[in-house]
Amino acid sequence: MIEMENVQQESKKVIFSAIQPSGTLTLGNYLGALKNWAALQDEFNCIYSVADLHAITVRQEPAKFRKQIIETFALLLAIGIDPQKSLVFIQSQVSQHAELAWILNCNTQFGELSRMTQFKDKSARHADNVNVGLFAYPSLMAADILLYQADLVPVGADQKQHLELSRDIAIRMNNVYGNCFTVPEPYIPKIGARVMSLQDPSKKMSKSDDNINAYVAILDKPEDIMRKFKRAVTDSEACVKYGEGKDGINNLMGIYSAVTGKSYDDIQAEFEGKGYGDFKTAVGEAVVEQLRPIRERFDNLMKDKAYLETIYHDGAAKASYIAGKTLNKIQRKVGFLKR
Ligand code: ATP
Ligand code: LTN
Repeated sequence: MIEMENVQQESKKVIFSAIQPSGTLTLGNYLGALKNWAALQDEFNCIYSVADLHAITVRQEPAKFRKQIIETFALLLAIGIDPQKSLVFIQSQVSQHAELAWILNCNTQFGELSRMTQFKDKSARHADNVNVGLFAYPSLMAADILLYQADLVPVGADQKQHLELSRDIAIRMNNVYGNCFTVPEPYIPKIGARVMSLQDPSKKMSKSDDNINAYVAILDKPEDIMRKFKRAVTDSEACVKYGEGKDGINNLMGIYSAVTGKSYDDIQAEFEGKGYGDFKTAVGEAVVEQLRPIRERFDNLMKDKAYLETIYHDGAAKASYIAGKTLNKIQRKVGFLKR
């Protein structure tokens, strides 16, 4: 058990990241983000959150949403996030996030939020529900990061604009009120892969794809994973080699490399003279073996709700202690009375 004071005093750099519990997490989420989260735990003071406040910016069905939140939390533990090493919690259980977000909203310009490409995309896709939360999403994300005085934030390309805005807000608050926040930097991990759709390798693998054969879910059964890889779109060359115009094979090589640690040259040598059938089977099997222990741990965790509850309550208490310190400081700086 990490002591509260130790959480604060560690000299390691602070990493903060979060993931929305908005559906089935995919192999793309795993290889592109979550696998790195687990790998960073020894070198950094890591803080990870299930961003359920962010998820309600699009309509969620309450019973299903509750299940997704707990499943996403269990999945973080199943992929190897260790609550003894890292702080892991559910965002809505730490009220300071919403409180700081309000103060940040009052220090963020309408024009800045209007320029966010994710807002433009999502408001076009959910035209019947362009709510204020969807608009203010980036200032809540800034609150997440700034509450923990994070030094580094691992994010994919899609979140870089939001992180830029978090930095702008931090710098602005530091200038107006003096020494409020650490200005966070993006963290580009050493390992990491951009996983493309198995059906259309020109676009990224996404859990919101209508075609379930386009993505592999982290919790997919082995037979489903094998089927999806066997059906993966390739080309007519029948040569396992990285190259232009070979998006499908490039993607499968990227996945195989990320999962096995083999270089592209090794992979090419391994499949010299073999057909795509053999290669797809090998990629499928490697993915199955990588995901198998995760699914087993996940199943065990989901059977032990009491354990999960202890971990997220404990995480929320520790997060709230750290976040509370920052929030109190900012409330004083803004001029609010001491509670
Ligand atoms: P959606 O399909 O609804 O757009 P998503 O699958 O892209 O969602 P996010 O919740 O936006 O998932 O992303 C969570 C994290 O996973 C981000 O850091 C993102 O960069 C990463 N990620 C998502 N998809 C991929 C992918 N195909 N390859 C690599 N990283 C990915
Ligand atoms: N918006 C992010 C999830 C997220 C996040 C954060 C990421 C919420 N708060 C703070 C990094 C830091 C997403 O949808 N991927």
